[in-house]
Amino acid sequence: MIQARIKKLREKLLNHSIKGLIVSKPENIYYLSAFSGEGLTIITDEVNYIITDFRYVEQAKHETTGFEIVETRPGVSIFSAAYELIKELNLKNIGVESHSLTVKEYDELSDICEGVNLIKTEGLVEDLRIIKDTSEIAFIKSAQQITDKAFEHILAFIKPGVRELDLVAELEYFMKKSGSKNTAFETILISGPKTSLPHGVPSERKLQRKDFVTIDFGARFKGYCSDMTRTVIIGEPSEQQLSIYNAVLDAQNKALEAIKPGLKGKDIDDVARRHISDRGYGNYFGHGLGHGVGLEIHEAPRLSPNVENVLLPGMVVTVEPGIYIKHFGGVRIEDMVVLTEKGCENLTHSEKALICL
Ligand SMILES: [Mn+2]
Repeated sequence: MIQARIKKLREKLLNHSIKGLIVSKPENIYYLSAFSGEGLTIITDEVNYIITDFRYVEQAKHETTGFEIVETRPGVSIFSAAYELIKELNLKNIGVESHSLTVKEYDELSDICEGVNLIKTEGLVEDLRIIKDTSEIAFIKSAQQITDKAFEHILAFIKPGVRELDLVAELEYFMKKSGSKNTAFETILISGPKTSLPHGVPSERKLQRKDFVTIDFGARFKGYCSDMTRTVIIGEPSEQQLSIYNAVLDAQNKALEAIKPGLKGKDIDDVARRHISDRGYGNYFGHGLGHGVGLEIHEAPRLSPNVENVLLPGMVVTVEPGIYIKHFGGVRIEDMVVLTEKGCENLTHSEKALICL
């Protein structure tokens, strides 16, 4: 798999007349090498290097194949070590990831790299990452399996009087025990009127009867994220709560039915958005419908108004419409799917009919 990724990157570099690429973004380094420590990767048309320091040398040797590991000497910056290598390889130009380096890092690298033309690139590796290969899809599925299990687990703890933060602790503990490395992102678990905040922060608030409880969370497996949202209710829903919930659920189902290769990000967004507008909640769905998921929790492609990206088999995206009404509350339902030749495979298996606890 890694060899195929590097081969594709080399073709891209060749097309851009770039002799090599300094990869500095951790997710891209991991994608191209399986190295999970700190350092830089340099890919040229013939050789692959990892530059790292004493702390990670053994790890780099253990995690990678087909890479030469270069250890920086104490007191020598990693950019100086990179320059020594570039000189040795006699590269006249080399690409840098402009979206990953800070301004300070770029200035430092330019000062060091005398006589070498640094070419600012953007998204070369991300363009490869947008289509997941079979091993990546397997890891994302494993992450989602943990997430589904954790949702089932947490339901038993959701009751009046319990604090949001205690539920977060229980949820995350369970995911870690189930094989998740940390979490894919900071868990959102909010209740009552706070559910009108799409990315509200869990607090000491105690759950009450009639509360919506929105849980947006994910696991991480072999570096890959999962992302799921469910909204449940404590007790019986009011008419308005039910109306909002059903509008979101129906919008999501319509989008899931529509999604297939060849359509654009904006097309799928429009399916859900139109449905929510038709139900009278058009002003309360203020974010995009979904986003890609992989080594990063938010990556390309986006499902959003104005997004012209065409969907292709192997892309993994979320479908997460929501309705948020200030002082009242909100509902979001989020599944993660992988695009297939004809449609999509839903990787999320948790219940979506309104759960009343
Ligand atoms: Mn999401």
